[in-house]
Amino acid sequence: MESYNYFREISIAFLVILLTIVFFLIYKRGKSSRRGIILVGLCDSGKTLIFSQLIHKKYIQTFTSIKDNVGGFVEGDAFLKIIDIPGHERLRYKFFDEHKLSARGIVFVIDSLTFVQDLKDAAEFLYNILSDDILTRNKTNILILCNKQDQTLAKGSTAIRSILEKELNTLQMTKSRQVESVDGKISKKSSLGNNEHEFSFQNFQLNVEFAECFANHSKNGTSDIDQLKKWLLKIA
Ligand SMILES: Nc1nc2c(ncn2[C@@H]2O[C@H](COP(=O)(O)OP(=O)(O)OP(=O)(O)O)[C@@H](O)[C@H]2O)c(=O)[nH]1
Ligand SMILES: *[C@@H]1O[C@H](CO)[C@@H](O)[C@H](O)[C@H]1NC(C)=O
Ligand SMILES: *[C@@H]1O[C@H](CO)[C@@H](O)[C@H](O)[C@H]1NC(C)=O
Ligand SMILES: *[C@@H]1O[C@H](CO)[C@@H](O)[C@H](O)[C@H]1NC(C)=O
Ligand SMILES: [Mg+2]
Repeated sequence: MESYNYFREISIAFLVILLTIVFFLIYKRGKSSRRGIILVGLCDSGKTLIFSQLIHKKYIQTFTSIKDNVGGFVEGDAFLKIIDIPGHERLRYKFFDEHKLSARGIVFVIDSLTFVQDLKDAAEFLYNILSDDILTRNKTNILILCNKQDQTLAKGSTAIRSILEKELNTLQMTKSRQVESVDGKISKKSSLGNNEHEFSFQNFQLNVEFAECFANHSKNGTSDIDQLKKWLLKIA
């Protein structure tokens, strides 16, 4: 009789421990599913090379992406799930929509060398991201990463910031006018918030930061993605 009770106590203790482990794993999974960082940007801006430098810490020969790459970034006790998506205009929104629910942060990668030629396309893409409902509701952090700074003719992040600000302001005005002329009132959807004021990153509802990097090896064999890593550790 006594030994039977003893057995029962051990089974209960065992069950409690098992349940604790199961709950802990479910909790951890729930947390890690919201630790995504999405690399977005136009074709050839350098997303896949940055991904490789972050995850595999090495240079690779890249080709135009047609699918997403997912990898874990671990540093200290920080863990983030880095997601590199294709920049091709027929694929970018499909993959962005697929991953945006888990996004803790968005890194918008810019080719600082071809920035001026690609301005219209890049600003339109950025506009759609900044006005996304889910990101707005989740207060997702945004980093605008000015890549290819190893090139002497690359534009710096300060210049890129002010040019983008002007272009987004123009886009906001033309878009609100289009909506007005269709149904007579300004729709809240696809807007950068308050239309009455000029757009500025500083007064924007989401936290937008700028950084510079280069993912290619320069002549001395090093890449520089330190500002990106710093930002990742800050929001992790
Ligand atoms: N000089 C220089 N070249 C870079 C840098 N980053 C990327 N590149 C080059 O730019 C080209 C495009 O890089 P990818 O990483 O494939 O660009 P992507 O953004 O993934 O492009 P898609 O997959 O088409 O959207 C490659 O030839 C890279 O070697 C950089 O910092 N400096
Ligand atoms: C963003 O919000 C959605 C619901 O609106 C939620 O399911 C998701 O977990 C949130 N993501 C993050 C990263 O907080
Ligand atoms: C990237 O780095 C490699 C190695 O230093 C170099 O050969 C190549 O020309 C660089 N690419 C660009 C676009 O600068
Ligand atoms: C390598 O070159 C880059 C620029 O080309 C420079 O910023 C960096 O400090 C250099 N690193 C070393 C170790 O010389
Ligand atoms: Mg790619």
